[in-house]
Amino acid sequence: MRIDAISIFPSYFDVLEVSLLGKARLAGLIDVRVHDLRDWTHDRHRTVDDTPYGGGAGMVMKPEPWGEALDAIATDSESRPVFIFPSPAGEVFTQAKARELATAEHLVFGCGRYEGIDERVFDYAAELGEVRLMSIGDYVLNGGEVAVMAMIEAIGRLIPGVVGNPESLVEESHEDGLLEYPSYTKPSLWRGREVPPVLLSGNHGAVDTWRRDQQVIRTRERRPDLLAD
Ligand code: JDH
Repeated sequence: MRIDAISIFPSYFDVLEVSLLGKARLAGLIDVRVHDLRDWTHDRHRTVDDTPYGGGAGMVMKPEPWGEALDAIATDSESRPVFIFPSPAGEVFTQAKARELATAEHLVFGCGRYEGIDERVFDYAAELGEVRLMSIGDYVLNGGEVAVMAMIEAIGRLIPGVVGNPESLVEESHEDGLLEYPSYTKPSLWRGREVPPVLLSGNHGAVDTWRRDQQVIRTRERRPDLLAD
């Protein structure tokens, strides 16, 4: 998979080198290219923002540098890319959408800042590929970079050969819509706290039942919305 990220703060993506995805990158499974949007400006101050038409607070990202950036990356692509623009007004990015996007050949992430990007950029990008506006959740960030890091990590670990332990993905793929059960490791007694004895019993049936019960209890407690249906 090829991934491009366009940002005015490209150094946000430096840690991709050392994360889980660093190995996938070395193995040639993911080709990540980070671009500074200001490389597609032409004025002395490398301007990427301007005041909003219609008035209001803050600044909006100008369309021209985005148009040149998208053209350059699409021209350099072997397929029609999927353009993902993180946005507080986007569809919610879920595990199901991460799975869908993990099958794409080429993802291009456009990281906005300020109050966001001139709307015409999304219309234009739709002439070059598929366009998705996506939100990572109902809270407000200052820009798209942190959202894109989260999406790259979620998508990247689903690409075959990326995760070290394939069994952990098999377990996840059941996607039963419940929270996970609690995990424990040695020592069996730590600071006065015991590991639940069933986990030391060697009774695998009892372990499975206990874990499923814990999933339901925690889901009811913390995420009753998941149990609605
Ligand atoms: C991309 C810029 C900052 C903040 C709201 C302001 C009307 C618009 N889950 C998520 N939360 N936030 C983002 C995200 C935030 C972004 C950008 C993603 C680009 N920002 C920003 C607040 C608003 N808006 C103007 N008012 C007139 C309300 C942009 C995100 C994701 N993914």
